[in-house]
Amino acid sequence: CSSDLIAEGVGKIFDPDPLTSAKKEYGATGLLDNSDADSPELSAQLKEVVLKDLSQENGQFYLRGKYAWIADTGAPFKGLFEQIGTDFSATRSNDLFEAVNAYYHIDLNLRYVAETLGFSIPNRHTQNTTAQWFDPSALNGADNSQYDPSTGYLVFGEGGVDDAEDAGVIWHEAAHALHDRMTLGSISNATNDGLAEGFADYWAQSYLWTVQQWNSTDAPYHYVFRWDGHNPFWGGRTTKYPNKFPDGIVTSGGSLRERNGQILASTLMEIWPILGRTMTDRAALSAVGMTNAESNQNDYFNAFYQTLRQLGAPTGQVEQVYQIITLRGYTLPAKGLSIGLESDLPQLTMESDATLRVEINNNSAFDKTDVSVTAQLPAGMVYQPNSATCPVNLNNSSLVFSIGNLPAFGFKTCTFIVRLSHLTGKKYFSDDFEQGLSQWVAPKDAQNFAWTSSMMQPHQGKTSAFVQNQGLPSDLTLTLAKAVSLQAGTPVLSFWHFYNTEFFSDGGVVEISTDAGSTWQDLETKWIMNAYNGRISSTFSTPLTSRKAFTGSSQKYINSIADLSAFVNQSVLVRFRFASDAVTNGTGWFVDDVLVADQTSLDSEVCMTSGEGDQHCTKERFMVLFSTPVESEKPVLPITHEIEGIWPNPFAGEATLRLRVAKPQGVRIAIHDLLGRKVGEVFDGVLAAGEWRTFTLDGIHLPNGVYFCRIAGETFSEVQKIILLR
Ligand SMILES: [Ca+2]
Ligand SMILES: [Ca+2]
Ligand SMILES: [Ca+2]
Ligand SMILES: [Ca+2]
Ligand SMILES: [Zn+2]
Repeated sequence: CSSDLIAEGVGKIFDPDPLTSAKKEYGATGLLDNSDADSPELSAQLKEVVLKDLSQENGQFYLRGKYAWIADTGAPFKGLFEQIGTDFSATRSNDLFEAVNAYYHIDLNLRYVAETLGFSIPNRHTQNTTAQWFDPSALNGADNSQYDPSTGYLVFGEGGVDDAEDAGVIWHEAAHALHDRMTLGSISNATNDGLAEGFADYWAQSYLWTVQQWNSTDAPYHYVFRWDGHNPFWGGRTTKYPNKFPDGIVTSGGSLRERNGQILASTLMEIWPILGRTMTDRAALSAVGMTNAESNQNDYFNAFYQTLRQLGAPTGQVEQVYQIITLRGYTLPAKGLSIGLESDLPQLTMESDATLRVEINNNSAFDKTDVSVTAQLPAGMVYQPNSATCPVNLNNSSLVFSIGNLPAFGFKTCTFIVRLSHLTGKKYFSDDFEQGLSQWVAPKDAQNFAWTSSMMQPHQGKTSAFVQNQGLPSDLTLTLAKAVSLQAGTPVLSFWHFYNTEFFSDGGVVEISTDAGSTWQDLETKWIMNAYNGRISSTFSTPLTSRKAFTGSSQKYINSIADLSAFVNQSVLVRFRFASDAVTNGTGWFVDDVLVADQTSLDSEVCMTSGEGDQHCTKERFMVLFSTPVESEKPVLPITHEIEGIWPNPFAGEATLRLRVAKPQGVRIAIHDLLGRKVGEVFDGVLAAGEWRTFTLDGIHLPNGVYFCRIAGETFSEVQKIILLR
C-alpha cells in the first residue's frame, strides 16, 4: 500500500480531561460518565486541535502519521474511522472521539520526545515504524488499557469512562511503549518493584502538570487518572504517595507494581518543580534507557542521578535532587568523595592487556581541590607505561593519579592499561571454534539436526558453535572429544554464549561427566558467573522438563563461568545440551570461546585524598583466567597500522574490530552518524606497538541505520562504514 504524509486535519479532544479543564471534581453537574452520554458541560470542555501528518489513501484520510498510527487489532472491532474529509470532530459519545483523542495525545507525546527532547526512538516491532500503533477500543471493552510488548500495540478498553477519553491514561500507556522501545525490549520486570508503572505514572503526570488547571493545594493536582479513575469505577493513583523505599514497598494485596510505582513517580514529581519539565523528562527518559529487565527503583534513581550530572544540571539543583532521592530512602553513591576501580572486562586474562578505570565522584555541594588517588597494583599486574589518561606517578607498585580540582557534583574518569604476568596457573583447554567443531562430538538426531559451526553470530573471530531452536522435539549435545585431566588448583569452565529460545519451554544446560560419558551431572550448582536464568516448564514434553536452564533471551553474548574445583584429580568431559519441545519461537544457542583453566583473584586497594582533608579507601577484586591469547604467532609489524574487522557487519547491536599499530601512540575510535555527529565513543587511549587489541562497537542504544566508524591515530586515520540492522 502506498500513502503520503500530506494532510493536516482538525479534531476535538480533551486536554487533558474534562474535569481538569473545568476544574471540577467527578459528579459535578453534567460531569460524569452517564454511560458515555454527551452533556453540555462535557461538550464545553472539548478543545479544537490540529491533527498532524494524516495519511491519505484512495481519497480517504486516516489517523495515521509519523508518530501515531491507528489499527483495529482487538474486539470490539470499530474500524479505522477513515473518512473523505479532514474534519474529524466528534463529541465523546461518538467512538470517533476516542480515536481522535488517542491519535492526538500519542502524536503529541512521541513528537515531543523526538523533536523537543531530541531522542531517537528505536523501532522494535514488525510494524517497523517510529509511529506508535494503537487500537482506541479493544480488550473486549474491559476497564483496562495496556501496552503489549509482544506486539507493540497500545490498546484501550472502554469500561467505566472510555479509557481513551483520558490523556492521563494515554500518556501512561504510551510511556510503557517508550520504555520498551528505549530498552529494546527490556522493560523492568523486578518482582513487585513497580519501576515501569512508576515511570509511566510520572510521564503522564509530567504532561498533566504542563496543562494544569488545579492549584497545588487541590487534591486532584496529584491524581494521575483524573477522569478515568478517582470516581465510582476505580480509585486511580496519586503522585503524592507517602511511602518510602524500600520499607514502604507493599508485598501483599493486588496491583503491587502499580501501588509501589507510586513511590518512584512521587519522587520524580518532587524533583519536577526544581528542574522543570524538560530537564526532568529528559533525565527520566534517559535513565529508563539505562535500565534492563532486572532493574529496580534504586537502580533507576542511580541512573537518573548520573544522567542529571552528565546533562550538566546546575550544582544547586543537583544537590536538591540528591536530597530528595535519598530522603525517600533510595541509596545513591555516598556523600562526599567516592572512588572505584573497575575493569572493562569481567575477567582478566594472562599476557593480555586490560583497561582499568578509576572513577572519582564528588557527591557533595562543595568543590574539592588537589584530589589525588593512589591505586595499589597487586603482584603480577604491571602498569603499561604512558597508558594513563590522567597525570600519574609510579611509586613502587602504586600508581598515584593527580586529579586536581573536582567541582561540586563533578566526576572524573581515568583509564590505564595493565598486563598480567608472572602468575602461575594452568590452562587445560580452549576453543574459539575458528577450526569448526574439530575438538567436539556433535551427533545428529533422527531428523538429521545437530550442533554446527556457524558464521551467523560469533563472539570473536568468524565462527562459533550453534544449535538451532527447532520446531520439533529435539535433544542435541555438543561434547568434548577428549577428556580433560584436571589437576590440583582452581579450575573453571568459562564460555561466551548468546541464547534466544522460547522462554520456559526451550533451553540449554551444561553437564559434566567423570566416567567417560556414561553418566552426566548438571553444573547447576557450580555457576559463579551468569548462572541459569530460568526453569523449563513441567507442562511441556522436553528432555529438560523442570530443570533450570539458559532459556529465553540473553540479549547479547554473556560470559558464564562454572567452578570445577570439585572435579580436580579427575578426567572430565563437558557437554552443552539443548532441548526443544514441538513448537518454537527463537533462534537457538550460540557458544564461543570455551576455556577450561585455573582462575584466581587479585586484590587491589584504592585510596583518595583531597585538600579539604577527605580520606577514603576501598578494596577491589579482579578475577583472572589463565588463558593465553589464541594468536601467539610472532607479530610482523605493519607499516603504520592494521585493522581486522569490523564483524559482523551489518551488526545487530555489538560488533568487533581488532587493531594494532607500528608505533606507540594515542588512538581514538568513535562511531559517527550520517551527518558526522559522534554518537558513540569506543576508545580514547594509548596503544602499545605491535600488539593486537580488540574493541567492541556498542550500537545497543542506536537506531538502525548507516554509521561510520572512525579510527584515528597519530600516524594514520581510517573510516569504515557499518550498518546497524536488527
Ligand atoms: Ca478495536
Ligand atoms: Ca466515548
Ligand atoms: Ca475506564
Ligand atoms: Ca569464534
Ligand atoms: Zn501501566
